[in-house]
Amino acid sequence: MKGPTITTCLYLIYLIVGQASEKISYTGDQLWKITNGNNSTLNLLKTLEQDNYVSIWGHNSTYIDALVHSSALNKVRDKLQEHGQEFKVSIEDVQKAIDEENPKPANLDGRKGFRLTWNYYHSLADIYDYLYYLQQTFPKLCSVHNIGQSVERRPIKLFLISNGKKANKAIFIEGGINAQEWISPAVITYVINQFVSNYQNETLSVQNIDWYIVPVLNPDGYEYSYNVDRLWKKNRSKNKKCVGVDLSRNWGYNWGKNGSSSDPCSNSYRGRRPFSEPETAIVANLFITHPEIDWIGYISVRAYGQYIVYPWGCPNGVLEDHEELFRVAKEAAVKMVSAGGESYTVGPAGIITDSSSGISIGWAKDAQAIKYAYIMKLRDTGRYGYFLPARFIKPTSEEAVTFLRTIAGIIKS
Ligand SMILES: *C1O[C@H](CO)[C@@H](O)[C@H](O)[C@H]1NC(C)=O
Ligand SMILES: *[C@@H]1O[C@H](CO)[C@@H](O)[C@H](O)[C@H]1NC(C)=O
Ligand SMILES: *[C@@H]1O[C@H](CO)[C@@H](O)[C@H](O)[C@H]1NC(C)=O
Ligand SMILES: *[C@@H]1O[C@H](CO)[C@@H](O)[C@H](O)[C@H]1NC(C)=O
Ligand SMILES: *[C@@H]1O[C@H](CO)[C@@H](O)[C@H](O)[C@H]1NC(C)=O
Ligand SMILES: *[C@@H]1O[C@H](CO)[C@@H](O)[C@H](O)[C@H]1NC(C)=O
Repeated sequence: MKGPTITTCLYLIYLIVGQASEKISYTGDQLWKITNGNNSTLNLLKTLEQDNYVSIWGHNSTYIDALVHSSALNKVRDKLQEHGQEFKVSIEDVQKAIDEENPKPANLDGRKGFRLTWNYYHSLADIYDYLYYLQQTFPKLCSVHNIGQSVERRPIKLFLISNGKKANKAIFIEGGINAQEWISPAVITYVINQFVSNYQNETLSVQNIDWYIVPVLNPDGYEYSYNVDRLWKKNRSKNKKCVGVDLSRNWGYNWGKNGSSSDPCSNSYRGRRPFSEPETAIVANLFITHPEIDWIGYISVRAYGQYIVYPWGCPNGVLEDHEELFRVAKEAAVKMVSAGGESYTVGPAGIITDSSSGISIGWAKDAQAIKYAYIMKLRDTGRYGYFLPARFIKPTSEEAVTFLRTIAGIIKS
């Protein structure tokens, strides 16, 4: 009798979880790091990207990381060699890296209280359950709020940590904007855990800030990446041709410029207009409808590359207070290294990474006049890229905690 029961059970689970969509496989795809490139190398890669042979994951003036599709390995190798361009293979088989990234802990299902472990990338349900667990356990210190709904009607949750003091300034933290950056929600829940369950031991400056935290701004994309396509980035918005808008390019400052795309099929598709997407509009609305909140910081937690960047940099001009933004980020970066962490590159977004078009921190700084606006791009520098193995969640999170404590420390209430 056992056999058929198990089979039926598995089938039901398949129906519920899989909803008949098969996981997308990346067998044979590779991640390459192209070094000693120049501008013509980047243009070459962009052409190869348009032809769907590669997808560019990140670059600065010293390297380009590109995912090369299995069917195009020879073609891309030839093109680079023709160009006299060096590269090395960072990931031999992308599917293998995906399979090895997130081993499920043995004791997970038996855990009491909550399931989050920070040894494992968890589902959206686990993350949301944990927020409610904290609200129940520390009701005087934190609360969970629904601030809106994604396109597929998943709630977007805001977690507020506050000791209720009137003089507190506020910092907003935005996570999970790009779905494939799993490390972002993982690190943010770690930060939440640190600030709430170790509250008594936290620095006074951390205690006297109101922390407004959205761990997963793109819940539809996260679920889709978790269950179907590991490399899904955009939201699940339906366009005529292709699904999804790149939420990290959909903000109302300097929208539509270089570094974003008007092609709905591009991974950097910026949307029809600024704030066309519910996920970004919901955040904008939170700021607009709460003018009484005394914002001092806006932090977007992203992956990857180990950067701390601020708005906005050439060619879009230099901030009057860029030296102050640099000084604070640099101080944090130095502290991270002396605590045994990795080194992060600090500078203006437009120069250090690519373009600063349509990004959240530009809008936070320009439209909301929020002093300390940063993107923290977490580990690593391209050894694993987006598939940072779960064993690195804790050390990466410690770097984020150091960064946030540093910012809190310089704010006088
Ligand atoms: C994202 O993009 C579409 C198209 O612009 C938008 O209409 C939709 O509400 C968004 N989708 C989700 C799932 O949030
Ligand atoms: C590409 O050109 C720009 C401006 O012309 C320059 O600032 C940048 O350093 C160049 N990048 C590389 C990789 O040579
Ligand atoms: C870029 O680098 C390649 C390979 O080193 C070289 O052949 C090419 O001339 C360079 N292009 C420019 C514009 O410097
Ligand atoms: C606070 O720190 C003390 C001393 O390091 C430690 O014994 C205690 O467990 C900590 N409390 C919490 C809630 O972590
Ligand atoms: C932006 O893109 C246009 C067209 O592709 C190009 O001509 C221009 O130089 C770019 N501007 C910057 C600042 O990169
Ligand atoms: C480029 O990134 C590497 C790490 O991947 C870093 O060491 C280097 O300083 C960065 N260069 C610039 C100019 O940002």
